[in-house]
Amino acid sequence: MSEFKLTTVEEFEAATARLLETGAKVGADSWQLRVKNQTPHCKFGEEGVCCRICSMGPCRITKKAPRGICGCDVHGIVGRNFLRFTAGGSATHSDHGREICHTLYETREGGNYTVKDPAKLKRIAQEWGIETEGKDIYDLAHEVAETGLLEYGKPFGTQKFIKRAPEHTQEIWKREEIEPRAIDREVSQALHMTHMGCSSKPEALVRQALRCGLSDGWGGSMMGTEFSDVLFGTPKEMETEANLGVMEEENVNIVVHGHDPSLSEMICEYAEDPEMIALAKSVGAKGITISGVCCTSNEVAMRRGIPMAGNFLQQENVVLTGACEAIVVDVQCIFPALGPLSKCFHTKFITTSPVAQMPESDFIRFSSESAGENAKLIVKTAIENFKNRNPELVHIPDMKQKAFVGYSFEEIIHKLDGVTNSFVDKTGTTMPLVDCVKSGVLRGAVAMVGCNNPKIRPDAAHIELMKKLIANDVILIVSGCSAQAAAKAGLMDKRAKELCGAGLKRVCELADIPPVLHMGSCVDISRMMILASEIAKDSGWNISQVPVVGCAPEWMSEKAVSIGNYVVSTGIDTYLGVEPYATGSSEVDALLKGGLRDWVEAAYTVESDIDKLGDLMIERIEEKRAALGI
Ligand code: MSK
Repeated sequence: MSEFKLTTVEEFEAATARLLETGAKVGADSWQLRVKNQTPHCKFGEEGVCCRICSMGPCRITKKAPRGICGCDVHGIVGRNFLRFTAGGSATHSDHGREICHTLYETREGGNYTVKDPAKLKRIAQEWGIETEGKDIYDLAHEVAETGLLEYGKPFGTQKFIKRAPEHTQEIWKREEIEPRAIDREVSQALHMTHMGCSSKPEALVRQALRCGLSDGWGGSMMGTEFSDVLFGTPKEMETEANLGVMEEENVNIVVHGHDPSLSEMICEYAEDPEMIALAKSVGAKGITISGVCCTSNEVAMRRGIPMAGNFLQQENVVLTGACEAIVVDVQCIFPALGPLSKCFHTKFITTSPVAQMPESDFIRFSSESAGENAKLIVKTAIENFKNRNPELVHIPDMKQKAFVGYSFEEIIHKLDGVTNSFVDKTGTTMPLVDCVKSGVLRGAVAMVGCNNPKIRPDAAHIELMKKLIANDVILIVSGCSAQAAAKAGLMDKRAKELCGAGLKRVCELADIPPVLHMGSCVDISRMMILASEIAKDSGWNISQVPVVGCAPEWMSEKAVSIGNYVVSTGIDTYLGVEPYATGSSEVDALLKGGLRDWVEAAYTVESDIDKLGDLMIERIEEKRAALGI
C-alpha cells in the first residue's frame, strides 16, 4: 500500500494553473479571470441595502438617503432581501424534491425506475399512516409519492416529517410560529411578504425566512433524500476516488454535474451496458469512465462508488483536461460558462432539464417517462465524440485520493451500533456515539457543508478547518462540495485517522471509519437533521445542548442560506466564512447573529478568518460540554 499523504491546496492550485495554460492556448475564459473583472463588488449589493422590488427605484440606502421612495428603511430592505434569498434556495431544493416524488410515481416493475429499498418505502408509508398490508410495492410507491406531492400544496396542517424532530424542537417551532406548512405556501408567502407595500419589519421577515428554510430542510429536501434512497438504494459504506485524476485518458469520459440523481443513475446504468462498451471500443477507446462534479457526483458516489472529479469551482477544470467527451448536467450550480468553454474543446455540453437551459449547449430533454432512451442517446453522443479529441490539448492532472463514502444515517448507526437501523423501527441507537461524547473520547461533531466561493481560497477553508477539528477529537459529518474537498485532500481515506487526536483515532479504528463522514449531497443535510434529532432523543438532551455545530465556510448559493436557516432553527449554531448580504442593517445582523437564540436556541456566527472560525467552533463545543457537565 502506498504511503498516505494528504494532497495540499497548493497542489490543487498547481494543477489548476497547468490547466489554465491549456485554456489560454485555446482562448478560453475562466472564473479566475471573471472574478478579476467583477472585483471590487458592489458595496450596496454586498450589504443588502439595494431595493429593486418595485419600479420607483432602484433605491439604495446611504447616509444621505436613509429611506427608499416608499419610506422603507434599511432594516426593511435588508430583511426583505434576506427573505427573498432564502425563498430562492428553499424553492430550488424543494423543487428538486418534487422531481424525485414524480420519479417515484413513475416506478414500475421492470420499468426505467424501480424501488430499490422497499423496506424504507414501507417505513415511510407507516410513518405517514398509509396502509401497507397486502399492497403491491408499486401501488404503495405511487400512493406515497402522491402523498409527498400533496405536501407541496396542502391547504391545512404542517409538514409530515416535522414529527421526526424531538418534542422540544417541535414545541419551539409551534411557539415561534415557524412550523412549516405547505412547502409552496412558505415560498409563496415569502414573495408576498416582500412585495412592495407588505412587510418591512425585520423580525417578521427573518421569522418567515426561518419558516421557509424549515419547509426545505424538513420538507422538500427530506423528501428528496428519502425518496432517492427508496429509488436508488440507501447509501452504505463504499470505496471510491476523488480529484481530476479519476478521469482516464484512454477512455470515453462522461462527467455528470448538477443535483438530481434521476438522470445520473440512468447514465451510469447505460455506461455499463455491453452494447455501449462495445461501441466505445469501436471508436478506439478502452472503455467508458463516468465521474462527477457537485452534488450529482455525491449522489452517484454514495450509492455506486462513482468517482468524484471535483467540486463546484473545478467544473471548468474537467473541460480544460481536453479529455472530457461530454459534461452532462441536470439542475443547479452549473456555470453557463461551460457553453462557450466547451466550444474551445471537443466537449459536448449537454443540458437536459427545462429548469436549466443554457446557450451553446446541446439540449437532450430528459424525462422520467423516457429516461432509458434519453440516457442511451447521451452516452452514445459522448462515445461518438471521442474521435474529435485533440490529443495535443489532453492533460489530466495525475492527482487523486482514495475515499470511503456512503454514510447515510442508517449506515452511521450500522457502523457504530453494529445493527442495520431505522429510527422508525428503533433497531439501533445513537448511544455509542453519545457515550463517546459523554466520556470525552469525542469532544463533539461539526456538520460541515456548502460550496466553494472565490471570496475564500477554494477548498482551503474546508480542508484546514477539518484538519484542525479532527486533531481536536471533533468528528466531521459533511455533504455537498465540502465533502468533495475532503475527499480530494484524502480526509475520507481511513488512514486519515493518523491526523486525529487520540480519542477520534480510537473511534475510527473501532468503528472502521474515516474521521470525515460523507453524508451525501446538499439535500442530504436532511440526514444530518435526523441524526441530530435521534442523538437528542437517545441522550435526553435538547438538540441545542448537543455538542454539535454547523459550518459552511465557503458557501455561495441561495440554497446555502435556506439550509443555514433550517439548521439554526433546528437548534444548531451555524458558523459561516462568508457574510450573507445582511450587514447593511444593524437590526437584521443582530437578529441573525444573536437575537435568534431567544427564538430557536441557536444563531449564526460569521468569521472570515478561517483559523479563528475553527477556534470559535471548538470553543462553542466546549461551552456546550461544560453546560452539560461532561
Ligand atoms: S453543489 S449548492 S456548490 S455545495 Fe450542491 Fe456544491 Fe453548494 Fe452547489
